[in-house]
Amino acid sequence: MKLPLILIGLFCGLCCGLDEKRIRPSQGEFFEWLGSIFLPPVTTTTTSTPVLSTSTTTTRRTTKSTTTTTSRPTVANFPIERDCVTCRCGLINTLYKIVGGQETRVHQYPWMAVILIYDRFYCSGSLINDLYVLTAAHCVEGVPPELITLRFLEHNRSNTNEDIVVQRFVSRVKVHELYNPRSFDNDIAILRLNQPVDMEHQRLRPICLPIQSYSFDHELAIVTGWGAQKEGGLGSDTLREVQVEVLPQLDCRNSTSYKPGQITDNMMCAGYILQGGKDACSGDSGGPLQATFDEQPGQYQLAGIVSWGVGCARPQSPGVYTRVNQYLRWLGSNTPGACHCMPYPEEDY
Ligand code: 4AZ
Repeated sequence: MKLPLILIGLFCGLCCGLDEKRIRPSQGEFFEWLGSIFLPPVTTTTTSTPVLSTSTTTTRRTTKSTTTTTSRPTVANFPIERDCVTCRCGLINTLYKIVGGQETRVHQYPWMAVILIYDRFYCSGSLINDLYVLTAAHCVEGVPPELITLRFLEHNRSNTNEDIVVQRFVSRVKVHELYNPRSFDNDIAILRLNQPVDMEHQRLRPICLPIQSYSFDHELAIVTGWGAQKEGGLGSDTLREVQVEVLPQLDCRNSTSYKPGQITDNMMCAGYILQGGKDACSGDSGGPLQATFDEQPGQYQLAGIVSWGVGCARPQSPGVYTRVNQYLRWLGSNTPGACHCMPYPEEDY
């Protein structure tokens, strides 16, 4: 868990470039049909080539853009030349003062994103830099980006007068090429914002990407979401959190109600096998399972993404999460043009 490992993990993840292949699952046709009825036509052609050069305090990232035409009036083009501020990821806000958990403090987890589809709450996501949100593939598979709205700094979803809420639209949905909707293997997707968020002047902050190859076995991690507080229940108005223990892979494969083959290397389980009682539930999908660095409270890395499970908080059936550090290279090659925050202060690199 030390600095060189983090740096290797981050930079392996951020530096490679692969071609993308987009799979369009059948659910997409339904959403596209709805979109064709309710939304004006959208034509978008964008080519972005990020070029990075560094100065002492800021990082200038130049993005060459070709034609971008869109008839959605609220979708703005972000500036072609951007100055990246120096910032740290994963810090919770401590200034202000699920199943089996508790309500969080307001804006405690400043990377939490509410994902609305057709203005209806659907899933959660995590801000990972100033331009991309990470969520579960099963939340957005086949959904046209024009139908998705993201809201940050939301706490109580039923308060319509939270003027601090930051809203963005989505210009691109990237579902993992190998996502399997039957097994939930590779249940991960990236949403590109129509405009970057301001990480200098707002309380928003991205969560850190996880350390490469780290297992998280036996770590206590926190899952956050607006999902149901009991199996079969309704979603919560306010953001809630619950602490769960990450289970060693062999324990999840051999000592739970799941068959060994169901828990792939791209998944991790968290919860309490014998007693149950604490878990993510319906509506928490896509949200973060966050773990501290070196068990120091206050700074978090994205260990997992809420993916699936049998019921909620049942004994023998822990929550199953996408293992995010299996995707660091994929994340690097599919998040061009973003400004990143780092886990440690600049002078430590
Ligand atoms: C869901 O439907 C869901 N207990 C999320 C997590 C779990 C079950 C269901 C895990 O969003």
